[in-house]
Amino acid sequence: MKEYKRYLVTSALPYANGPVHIGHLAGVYVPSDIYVRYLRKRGRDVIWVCGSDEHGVPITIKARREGISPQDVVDKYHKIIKESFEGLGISFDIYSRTTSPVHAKTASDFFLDLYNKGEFTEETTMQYYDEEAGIFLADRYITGTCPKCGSEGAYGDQCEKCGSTLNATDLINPRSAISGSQPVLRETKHWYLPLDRHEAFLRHWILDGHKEWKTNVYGQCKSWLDGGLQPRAVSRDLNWGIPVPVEGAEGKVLYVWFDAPIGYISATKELTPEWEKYWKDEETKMVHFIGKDNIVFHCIVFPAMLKAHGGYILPDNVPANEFLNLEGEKISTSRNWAVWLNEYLEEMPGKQDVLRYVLTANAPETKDNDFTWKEFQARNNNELVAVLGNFVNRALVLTGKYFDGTVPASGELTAYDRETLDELPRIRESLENNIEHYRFREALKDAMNFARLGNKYLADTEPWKVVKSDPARVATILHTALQITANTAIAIEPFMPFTAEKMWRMLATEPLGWDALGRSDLIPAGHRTGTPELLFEKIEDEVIERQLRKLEEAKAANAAAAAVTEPQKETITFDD
Ligand code: MET
Repeated sequence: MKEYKRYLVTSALPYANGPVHIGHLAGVYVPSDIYVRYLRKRGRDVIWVCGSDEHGVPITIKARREGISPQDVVDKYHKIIKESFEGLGISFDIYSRTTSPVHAKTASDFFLDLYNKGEFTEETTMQYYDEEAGIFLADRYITGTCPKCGSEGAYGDQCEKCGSTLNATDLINPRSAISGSQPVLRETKHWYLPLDRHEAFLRHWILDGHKEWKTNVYGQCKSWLDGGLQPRAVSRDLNWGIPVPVEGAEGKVLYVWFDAPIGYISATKELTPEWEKYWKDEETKMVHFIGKDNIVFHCIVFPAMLKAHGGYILPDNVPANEFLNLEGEKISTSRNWAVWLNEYLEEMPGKQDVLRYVLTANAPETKDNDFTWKEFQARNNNELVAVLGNFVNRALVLTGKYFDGTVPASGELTAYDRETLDELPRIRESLENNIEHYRFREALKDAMNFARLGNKYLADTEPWKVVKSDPARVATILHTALQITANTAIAIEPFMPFTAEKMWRMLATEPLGWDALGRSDLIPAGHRTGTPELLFEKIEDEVIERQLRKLEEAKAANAAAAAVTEPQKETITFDD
């Protein structure tokens, strides 16, 4: 692996058309937070940027539905999203938004740069126009009968029944998804990024140069590249977005997928005057954390834009995750089938790390996975309470009981003590290797292995029995157990920062750096520990039942709404 001087980590900008849910968290934000906290703890030069994606059709649809302006929509959800991320300890260096003035200028200049270099083509085509609503109908704004399989409700870009890719003009009996009226064809001009011009470069860069990317990511790139790349429109006829900055482009804005990734650059500019160091120096390792639906944009379109512009680095890796389902069904914003972060934080105060833990332990890293409340409860009770909480609590409570809270001096170590302590550097190595390769589930298992090791050590050495016959031996046992406790606190910090903080408080020690991990001389004899607290509480059945009932209610409300909604309007669903 190449050694880099610094890191630039980006996480997909969530659309500000709704709150963030567990699918977003498991796919993108929790893994990237773990990665960045780990890098910071190792003392690496790293910045992490994110922000709300506030342009595009999803925002305008939400505004139309709620009868408010797009600006109101993004103001409302930006605030909710930002605050809930903070509540979960998602530690971006900056959480910006694509309606910021710095972004408008950055994106506009980027477009102009490509335009002036002749990197776009211009095309005038016929597109459907809704005369009632007064707008052009892009992609999912239009529905009709599929010309291939004859099913109703196919979209302007795809039939979900038979899977065919369509052009809106192929649809039989097309209808506007907004007004239900029959659209008319009108001429319109747009700018296109000719991806075909970049195909040879992308093939070489990805297919030869990045064989180490996750198989799901590499495979998707390969199939796009093998299918042949087509020019993609980078402008839209919409009244919400960043105006196309050239003459003759009135009423046209940048396509949201053109401006959104540039948001990473704008956010870096807002964060630091040294932004160019992070974006333009080959010594920077750039990593994009995203969900699988964003792969083509981050591996093909954005790199082509950066390459066409010149002077920018490309990502070293794009560790995209698959999707998380909820209780066996696809998470859906429009059907309210989700666990929303803002609601979780309200309903489960103090349980941020439980969610972080469960979403990591069950992360959809290589395939889609399912979140169930039963599993949430089981992992809390059997792993967090029974392993981590139990070990740390025993080590500290017994030190309080037998040594009045003062760390006892160790006597001579037995072969078993040494064997146990020898495990510490081994676990560290595995943990590092897993995090550096974006295997966060495995890395979490390693972190928990410190606690597992400690738990087993106490169970095997039984200080509560030995105390009667050999108090000196108990001093060695607890001295050793406290070293394992300190190791555990370091290791779990990237995954469960709230719990680590509590542990440092209980150990009455400033958080130790990553360099200390694996060592067995961290908490010296004679040091006074703090007051033991419970790290985790058992979650009772009724808490889980309440959450399940809430989902049932969402389902019932959804079914009732579907029964009274006209079929045409129902077809506008933007599930994310
Ligand atoms: N808003 C997009 C999504 O949620 C991600 C944009 S990342 C530049 O899919």
